[in-house]
Amino acid sequence: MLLSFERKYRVRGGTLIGGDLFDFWFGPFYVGFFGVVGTIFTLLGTMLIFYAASQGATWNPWLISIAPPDLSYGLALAPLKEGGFWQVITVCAIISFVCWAMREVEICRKLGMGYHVPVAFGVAIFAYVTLVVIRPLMLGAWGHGFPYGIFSHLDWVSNVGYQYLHFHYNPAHMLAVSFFFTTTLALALHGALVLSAVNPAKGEEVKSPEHEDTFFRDLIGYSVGTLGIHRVGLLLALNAGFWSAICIVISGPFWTRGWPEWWTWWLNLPIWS
Ligand code: UQ2
Repeated sequence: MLLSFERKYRVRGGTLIGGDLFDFWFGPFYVGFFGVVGTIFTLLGTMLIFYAASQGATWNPWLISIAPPDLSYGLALAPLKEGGFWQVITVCAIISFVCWAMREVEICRKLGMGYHVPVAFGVAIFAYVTLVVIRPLMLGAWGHGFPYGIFSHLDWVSNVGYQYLHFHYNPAHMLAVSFFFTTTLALALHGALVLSAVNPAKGEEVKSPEHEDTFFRDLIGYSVGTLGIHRVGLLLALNAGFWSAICIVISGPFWTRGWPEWWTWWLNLPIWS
């Protein structure tokens, strides 16, 4: 259902490609050039996943896996059943993700809003592209991408981790993990604070943002503010995705030994002698 006031915000224009041609809505959904292209590649990619799965050994959803080509194929195109499906599905996925982000940009432009949402989604796309394109390119083989399967991608993460002996010694991984945990802390604080303010005891009035500020000033002597907490949350979440991409892209292209060994620079500092 369309709320009556929403009609006012269904404005024409703001398109990047296609002018007025695709500037329409399908039910509640804005379409646009990127909606058309994105839909085509999403359907194509999804059909390819099901077809590739049908050529595999099982229909057990946990065990279905569509693997990248063998390392021996290097950066070449592989036969469909030898990793070619993975390659085509990866291309469909990236086009679909980027179209989704660009559709967000067009909607932002229509509404005269900032681009924070597409930028945030862009960091998630960057992390995925780092795994399946940038790092495999730097290592010289598509076979370094991860397999598309529920258990198989977990096995991949475990195997690649052990290849560097102890991935938790990777300094960028440490940053990524810390940002993920801090993101959950910030969201838990924020969600809890907002709910506590809008859920007063029976018969009492809903409390204002001033109460939220006062709670944290009383508790820790500081409040980042209602806008500030969203800036903190976005910063933490973007950093979680960004350092995840960095921690895997430096593993192999820039550091091939175990991550624990990386810390010898610290042990070798002249201040210890
Ligand atoms: C806050 C505020 C909010 C909030 C939260 C805080 C009124 C509704 C959660 C408190 C947040 C602080 C002090 C910063 C936390 C920082 C990290 C890195 C976790 O002050 O303003 O708005 O939701």
